Formats: sequence, structure tokens, C-alpha cells
Amino acid sequence: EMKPLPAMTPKFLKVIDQVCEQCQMDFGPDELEVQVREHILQDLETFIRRHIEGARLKLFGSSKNGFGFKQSDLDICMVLEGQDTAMGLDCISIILSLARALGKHSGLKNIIPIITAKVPIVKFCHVKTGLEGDISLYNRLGLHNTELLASYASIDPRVRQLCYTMKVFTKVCDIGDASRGSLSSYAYTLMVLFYLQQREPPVIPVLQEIYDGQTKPEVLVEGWNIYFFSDLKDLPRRWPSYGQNRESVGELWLGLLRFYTEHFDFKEHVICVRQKDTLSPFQKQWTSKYITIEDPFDLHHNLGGGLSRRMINFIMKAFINGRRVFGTPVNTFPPEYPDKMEYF
Ligand code: 3AT
Ligand code: MG
Repeated sequence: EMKPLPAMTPKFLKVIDQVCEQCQMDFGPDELEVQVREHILQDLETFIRRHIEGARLKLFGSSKNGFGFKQSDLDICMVLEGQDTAMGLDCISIILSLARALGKHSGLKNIIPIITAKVPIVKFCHVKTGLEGDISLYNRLGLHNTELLASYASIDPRVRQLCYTMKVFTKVCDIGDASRGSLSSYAYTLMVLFYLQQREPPVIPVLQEIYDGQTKPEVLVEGWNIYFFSDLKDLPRRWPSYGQNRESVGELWLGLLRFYTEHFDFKEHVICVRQKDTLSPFQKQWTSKYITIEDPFDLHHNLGGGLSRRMINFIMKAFINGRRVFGTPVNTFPPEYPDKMEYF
């Protein structure tokens, strides 16, 4: 069982506040790097339109959600003008011709079409910046969940600081690579948002539950309701808890580690940012899984669904260790921490 933690000291808490603030400053892109991403996108679109008529590109994922790293990949969604959905399109042959076109672009290398995956994509590497990217077709839910995350990020600066801290933590602990059987950045971000919604008083609202009138507006995309409250300047008037949580980012980070190691009952509850009421894995028939994270729009999608038992243990141990390391005041910092950072 979990050992109780020694008393936190104000001095150590200040250090944790600084660590959390530093994560965003050190790993987040600066203004120029944000512009470079937009510039690459523009250049790619112009180039692709010479080969595929009516092609339009949009950035999504962490290039747009407010939680990007300097080296994060470029997640790009391609659509065709005058065509609202992928229905009736031969996505595989479009991906293959896209790959062929990109092959002629001198600024790109390592172009690989992946057509066996659930979502066909073309991967590439942008030579000058070394940025990796992938282009998918009609990933409209991806665009909307990016906007939802960006909205949460803009409500309170602590949201971004904590999401960056979480991302750095998961990379350092080696639990943040979905391609190697772990959870994705997106999943960890949802874990942070859920915690901030459940905190008392909450730091952020449930944007999908704020609306006029009696029933939630229905805005259907790919069969799912993507409505959420986005008029954020009106949030102080619409959300009674606005501005009530005054905890420091360090307190919130410690609170998060304790929440997921001591309080949150993974067996009984789904991590669900779409509603304030608790949701049980039984209601979703996700009972065979220990970590259940519901996508905010695609309600059939459990982001923890692909985790092995071994990986779940590994992730839980990282959180338990994190809680111990961050929760134990020390006066000096051993030099072991910095060299782990060479990962980046
Ligand atoms: P990184 O900074 O790239 O690690 P990210 O948020 O861009 O963070 P990904 O590149 O893995 O994360 O994913 C790009 C976007 O694709 C993020 C989200 O809008 C969507 N996405 C990622 N994983 C999932 C998933 N399992 N289910 C639904 N949407 C997802
Ligand atoms: Mg990404």
C-alpha cells in the first residue's frame, strides 16, 4: 500500500511550481517556430495542389492544441474542395498519389505511405527543420478535438503548464509513446483535463455541458455530436466556478499525481471529459480494461483500449514513483535528473 508522504514545505512547493512553469517555457515552441509550421503547411499545400486538384491542408494535433513541443510532429489533415466527407472516395489511391507527389518535393525526405493502418496516412520528414509529419484524409474529428483542447488551454494558464508537465513527465518516464504500446499525448492530456474538471473547486468547466436552453445543441460530424461551448469570453458569466480555484500549478501537479495514485478508482470510473457526472466502465461495456479514457466525441473510442496489462502496470508505477519523487521535499537535487533529458 501507499506510504503517506512527509509534509510538503512551502520552499519545496515553490520549486515544483517553477519546474511546472519551466516545462512549457523549455519545451513549447516560440513564435518563430509556430510560424515555421504554418509556412511549411502553406508550402506543402501550394505544392500538392499542383498534383491533386482542390486539395486543402489543415494542421491539427499539438501544432494547434496549445500543448506542442518544439519537435512535435506536424499532424496534417487533407480535404478536397467541394467534398464534405471521405464517403465515396478511394482513400488508398489518394494516399498513394499524394505520396507520389510528395516524392517530387525537394524539401522532403523519407516519404512513406501507410495504407494498412486503420487510418491511411503518408509520413514524411521536412529536411530543413527535421520535423516529421503525417497527412491523413478527412480526419474531421481530429480537427474538432484539437479545437476542444485548444479551448481548454486558453481558459487558464495552469492548464497549459500542467499539460506540458504531464507530457514531459511521460516522456522522461518512457510511458508516452503510443507507437510502442503506451498511451498517446492526447490521452494524457485528457487525463489532465479530467482531473482539472474534478478538482474542488474545479479549474476548468465541462465545455460540452454549457449551452442555452434545456437540451444540448446537436452538431453532428461523422455521426458524433461535436458541440461544445466556445464563446470563452462569456465563460465568466456562464460558469459559476470561474476563477474560484486559486491553487498554484505545483499544488495542482502534486494533486494530480495523488489523484491518479490514491483517489481515482480506475475499476469503477471512466476518465471522461464530456460530462461532470461519473461514468462507469460497465455503462460502456469496457469492463475488461483497467484504464478507460473516453474520447470526448467518438464515444465508442476507449483510448486505453490498446494497453497491455504489462504496460498498465508500467504506467501506474511511473505515477506512483512520480508522486513519491515530487511529493518528498529535499534540499538538494541529485545530478541524475538532468542526463535523462538527453532523450529530447
Ligand atoms: P505530440 O506533441 O505530437 O506528441 P499530439 O497531440 O499532436 O501530441 P499525436 O501526434 O499523437 O498527438 O496525435 C495528433 C492528433 O490526432 C491529436 C488528436 O487530435 C488526434 N489523436 C491522436 N490520438 C488519437 C486517438 N487515439 N484517438 C483520436 N484522436 C487521436
Ligand atoms: Mg502530433
